[in-house]
Amino acid sequence: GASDEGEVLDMLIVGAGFAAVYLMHQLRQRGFKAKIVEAGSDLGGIWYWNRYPGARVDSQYPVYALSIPEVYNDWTWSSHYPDHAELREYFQHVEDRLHIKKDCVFNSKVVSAGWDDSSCLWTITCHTGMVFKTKFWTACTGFAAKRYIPDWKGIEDFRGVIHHSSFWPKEGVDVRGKRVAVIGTGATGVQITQEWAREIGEDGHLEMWQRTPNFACPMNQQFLTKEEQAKLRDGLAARFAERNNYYNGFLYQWRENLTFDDSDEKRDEFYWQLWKMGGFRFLMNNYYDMTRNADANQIAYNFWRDRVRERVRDPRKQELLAPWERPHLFGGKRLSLEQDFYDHFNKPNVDVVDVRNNPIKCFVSDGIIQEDGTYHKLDVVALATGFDSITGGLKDIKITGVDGEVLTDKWAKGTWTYLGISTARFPNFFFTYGPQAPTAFSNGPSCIEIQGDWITSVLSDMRGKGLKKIDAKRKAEEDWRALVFELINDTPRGKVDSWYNGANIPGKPREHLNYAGGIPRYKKTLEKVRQDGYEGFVVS
Ligand code: NA7
Repeated sequence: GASDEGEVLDMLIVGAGFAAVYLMHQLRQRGFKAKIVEAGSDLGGIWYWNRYPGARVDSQYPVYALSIPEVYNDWTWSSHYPDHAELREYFQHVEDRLHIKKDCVFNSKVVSAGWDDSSCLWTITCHTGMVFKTKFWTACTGFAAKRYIPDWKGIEDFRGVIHHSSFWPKEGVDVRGKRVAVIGTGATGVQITQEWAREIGEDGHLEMWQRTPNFACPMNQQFLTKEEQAKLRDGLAARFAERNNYYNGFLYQWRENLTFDDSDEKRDEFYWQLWKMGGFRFLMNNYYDMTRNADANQIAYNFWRDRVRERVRDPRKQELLAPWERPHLFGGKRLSLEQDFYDHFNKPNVDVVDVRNNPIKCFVSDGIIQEDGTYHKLDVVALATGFDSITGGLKDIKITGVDGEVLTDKWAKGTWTYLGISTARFPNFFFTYGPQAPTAFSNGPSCIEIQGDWITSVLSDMRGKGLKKIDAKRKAEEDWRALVFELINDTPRGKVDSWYNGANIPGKPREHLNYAGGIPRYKKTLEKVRQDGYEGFVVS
């Protein structure tokens, strides 16, 4: 095995995506002994699993990357928004430069982690039976490690091809000329639909099964040459650093002026400008009050609605995809970026099925039946039904802390963390891109690098002082939870049901799972806690 008998690690990292690679790199530089355990068979994290048709990152070049010079100095992207295959190539490049894999154990799912207070060590066990002893461990499991499939009646009877987006066959699925359905209209459903609408050809038939419309905005994809990127390279270090000055960790921020300060004409001009630049700008670069004032939000919605309705000719499809009445606050749910997604609905063989008013009753061997009895004959189904997000991956591991307390019990009615990185009575255990951190409200690499730096500092500081145990105080996590709830109160994301707040999973506690204070404030808070001698923790 990778862990020699009796060998004690400084850090065991679970998962092998961006967060794990970054943390491993930082720890190695300080001389710590760390290993990565990963369920998949390669680096990449979510990009190892995300092979569904059309999978593409929605964070614009250059911020969705590691700020490690050895990695970015000789890497070039093909476009502003690269696809999943390119992200896997990127991780191959990361491996070529950083040699992460020599400390990785693949094809191993961590099933349990137990703390021993007398030795101050964790015992981490994999499904293979492999066991690690480690002083610290970090779950770099991200927010989408646990897929969600509704328990529809008869789903196991379906004889066609059916896959969840996160478990797509490596060899792909041939849909040319087939009858296909995409269930779900989150970021994933929009991307699959856009791609399949092309792939099915003229003889195929595609149905997008929609419960809630996605307020998708134009991506404005741009291709980049090697020469263009060579010119930009000198500026990259500064741009990576700059990510930390922006609320979302992207390089765009809301405008300080307000929606109704501008005349209708001027506002329209500004909206068009954002629209044409594309990306998340219409959400993140908009007037300050767009996400804070319901009337301002309505005006933005109207602009979005009118742009979509201009593109979709059929009135029924139009009303489903971009309803005249705003169904919920703009920006409340995660919006997607699209290229020709809406245009495809002008084809006679691309349709949208309304499962809000007419839900799925059951699957049968060759299709799906809706509540009112409508039968849809299908060859292929893509389940874009999302994830038990943010907490699901952590709860999948049986984590036992002080006095035998189990994390799933502690979090049964809600989630308590300190700083979105630790939880009381589970000493020397950290998590990145998880609950009550900027996670889903941020550009992934921005968030995980801040967390990775901080965790590395904790280990260094403790080593320097000969300390063995760090544990968050209950009071500190009570206060953190209250702050997380307070910060999101006035924003659409705090008001609309979604996976941001657990509402997508039946029975899951509905609570705010992301820190809405923004990247700069989060970073400052972590730094201050460190400067103040780890306030809110007991270090011994
Ligand atoms: P999401 O955003 O959770 O989307 C899941 C979709 O599946 C969403 O449209 C749901 O409708 C739909 N859904 C879930 N259950 C049902 C049932 N029972 N019937 C009909 N439709 C259903 O997951 P994604 O994979 O798209 O995205 C996850 C994140 O990964 C994404 O935001 C990126 O940050 C990366 P609903 O909206 O709840 O009405």
